[in-house]
Amino acid sequence: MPFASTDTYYLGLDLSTQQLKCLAINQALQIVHSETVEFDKELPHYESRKGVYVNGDVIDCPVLMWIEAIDLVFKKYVKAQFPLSQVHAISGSCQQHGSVYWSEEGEALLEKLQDKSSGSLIDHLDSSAFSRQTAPNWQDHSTGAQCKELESIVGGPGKLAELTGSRAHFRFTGPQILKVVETEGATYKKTARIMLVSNFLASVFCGKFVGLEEADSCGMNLYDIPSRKLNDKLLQFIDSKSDGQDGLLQKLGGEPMECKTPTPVGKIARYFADVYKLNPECSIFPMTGDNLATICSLPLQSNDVLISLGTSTTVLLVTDQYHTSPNYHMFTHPTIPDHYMGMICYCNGSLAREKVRDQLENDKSWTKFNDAVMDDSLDTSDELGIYFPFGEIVPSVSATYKKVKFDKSTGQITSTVSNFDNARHDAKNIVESQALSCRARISPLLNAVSDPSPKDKNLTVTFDYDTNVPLSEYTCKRPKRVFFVGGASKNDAIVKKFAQVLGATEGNYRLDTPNSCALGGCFIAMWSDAFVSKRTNLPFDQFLNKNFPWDSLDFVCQSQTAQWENYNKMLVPLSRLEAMLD
Ligand code: ADP
Ligand code: XUL
Repeated sequence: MPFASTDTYYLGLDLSTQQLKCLAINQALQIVHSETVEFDKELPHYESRKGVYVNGDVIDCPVLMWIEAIDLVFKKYVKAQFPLSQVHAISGSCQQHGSVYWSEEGEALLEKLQDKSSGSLIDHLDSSAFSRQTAPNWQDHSTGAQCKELESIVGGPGKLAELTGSRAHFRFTGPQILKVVETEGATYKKTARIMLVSNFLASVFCGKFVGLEEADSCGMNLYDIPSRKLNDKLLQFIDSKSDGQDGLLQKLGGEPMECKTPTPVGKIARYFADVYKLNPECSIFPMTGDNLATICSLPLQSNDVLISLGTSTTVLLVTDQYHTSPNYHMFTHPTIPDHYMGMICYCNGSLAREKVRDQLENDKSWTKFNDAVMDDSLDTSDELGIYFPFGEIVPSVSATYKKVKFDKSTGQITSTVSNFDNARHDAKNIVESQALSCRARISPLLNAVSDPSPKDKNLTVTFDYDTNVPLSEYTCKRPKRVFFVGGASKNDAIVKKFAQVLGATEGNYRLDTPNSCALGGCFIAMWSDAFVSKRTNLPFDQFLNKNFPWDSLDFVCQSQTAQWENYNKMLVPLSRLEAMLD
């Protein structure tokens, strides 16, 4: 593609597990260029497999590999004759939870990138810049003991979730840092600075230490979201385990940067201007975590929901409600002040549906499955099924199948059955129960669209840690818009059934996007630059809604109120059925 000399460009990096991508958009928010560096293939001397080193439960990534990848991706831009001098701003998306450990010498080596430069990044930032050569990866499973310690210090998983947005997880940065303190004391002592992958990448671009970005910091189990500061008790606990001089607060570079108004963390370091002819005035805006960047790749506003129907199902939503649960995650929103991102991950998604599909036909086609899902004459109205071939996170139960019949007027379960009439019932029931479970979990995070109905006040439901809540709290909540992505979003029947159950008030959309993380980075860079230079005074969500290339989205359907109301009646039996699981 020819690049116009009058265009301005914005770059979004995506430093993920297996690759570094760099996407460019122009001022019309069109994607104009993309380059990718695949770690295993293009940097084989690191001997990574799928971007990581696996040693039993320990999974981590070589930091220098990322540094080399940054050079490689820009070399590809130069080779494509992309006018890097016309890039006004850069932001990005990074794998969450990873931690980079800088040595005492690291800061001075990094700052050399601000001097007149040549050579490659690795000449400046070699192994001596880091006290630990690898960063723990989000797939690491080795911090069980540390998770228990952090939860018990604040009073259990529910309390840690209330404080930090999540209960303790193996991959979260707090348990990972605590493990380094406990098992690699000498390394920790030699560490001058600990960064998340997001502020590490921003620091390399700026040639100076950049502080933590707030939204990504919610993936640490250390950031107290209600009081908007790192939690003293948790930091002191970790400090009590180390015999070093500096406390963890100091090693983290102080409190995370909030997103009240967009603020550049610096200008591009001279190294990039000298070697790749980037404009020395190019601004670097805070990079964030990949899931957080994903919600910025779409015009999501409060009460909008993104459902990724991939191998597993992930729900991301934008909300002004801080409502926590040990079964899901809350993060602050990276660009909308006083808003949050909720993230709900289910294990049983596509693979569970595939098992039902395979009972209906053996050629891996979805035709019969879809016919059943959309067959209104197939009466499943007093049936409900749980189809968990894998252990589930929400609700937190072991692998199980359970099929029941219920009384439609009271919602009481009347019998457990070993099978419904035939597998067509299972096809309809699995999609309904998956969608219903999403609905039950997102409701507390949504704003009410009507007054709670008096007729639903006397019935109560229990979902996870929200116990005995009046049904009326669930039947007045509907999302504004739902956006579907991922492999199974191609399937009209599945998407339309989800749309019926969730009842979005302003429609359901689908998109096919291989670039969402990097694109979110581009949009953050573009809006931040426009805001700082006073070319817009619109908040991020309004800016994106106004300028978004809506033709890149496929409008699937409106949700029908009557159909949605029908599913109100199924929340009670779902709650009762879940109570029967172990
Ligand atoms: P991942 O989450 O691993 O990145 P994808 O987003 O590509 O993967 O989703 C893969 C899943 O999508 C598969 O497990 C498959 O069951 C499902 N899928 C793909 N096409 C269809 C379809 N037409 N109907 C239903 N499911 C589909
Ligand atoms: C989120 C998580 C993953 C990584 C992938 O909690 O661990 O989505 O961010 O890079």
